[in-house]
Amino acid sequence: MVDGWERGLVAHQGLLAHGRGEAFDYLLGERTTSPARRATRLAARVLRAARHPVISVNGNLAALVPEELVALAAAIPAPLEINLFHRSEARIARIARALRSHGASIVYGQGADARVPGLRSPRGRVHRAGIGTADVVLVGLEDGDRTEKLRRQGVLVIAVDLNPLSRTARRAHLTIVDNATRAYAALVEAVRTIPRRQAGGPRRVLIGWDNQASLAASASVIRRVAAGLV
Ligand code: PTJ
Repeated sequence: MVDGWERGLVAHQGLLAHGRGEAFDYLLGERTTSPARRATRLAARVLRAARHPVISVNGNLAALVPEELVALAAAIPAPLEINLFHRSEARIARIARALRSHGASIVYGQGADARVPGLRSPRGRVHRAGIGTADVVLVGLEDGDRTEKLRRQGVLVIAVDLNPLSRTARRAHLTIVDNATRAYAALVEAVRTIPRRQAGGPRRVLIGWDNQASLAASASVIRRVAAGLV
């Protein structure tokens, strides 16, 4: 993360956000839990069933998991879209260069030409060909607002967030409570095991999924770790 910050990929605030995440990772035992594994397997199926899935990238993800993002984009397949909260065109250009140096082909972000209705923050600026017309968006390290607004637009949101209590975690349709450094690699593996696009569309894949119950299961892992029982 410090390297990513020095290279101008990560916002100052991104370092603080990372610290918030690490605190939860300690409480999860710094490992992928069973609820996270189940959510990852389902997320892979949803992404494969989507008509137009998009992988959203911010500074932290570009610093932590660039190779995994590019591999995931190829495996689904799906475009990458750089969408920053602390938006600057210069940082978007640096992140795009970093992703392309890892082999990314479609990277949206520069010259956004659409808006997420009702979202006034810089994250509201999106690409028509990317998040603007997506049916499924995979987000990591979010602030919550965009997840809510995308949902309202009928977009299905998959979130990666170490904090099961965060607004993003609670508002997403499907939340993977795991460290991005483990979750994206696991998603790549899971997507590769699904031979072709799933019939029936992403919503059908999610029938029966109780995201709140999954979050509660992650919170209960935290309680057990905190109580020193595991
Ligand atoms: O690059 P930008 O400009 O888009 O900046 C984005 C940041 C990360 C600064 C911004 O989105 C932010 O401040 O996020 P928050 O509100 O701190 O939310 C980040 C969430 O991600 C928190 O719930 C953290 O617990 C969680 N988190 C932090 N590090 C990780 C993580 N989740 C998974 N893996 C991590 N490594």
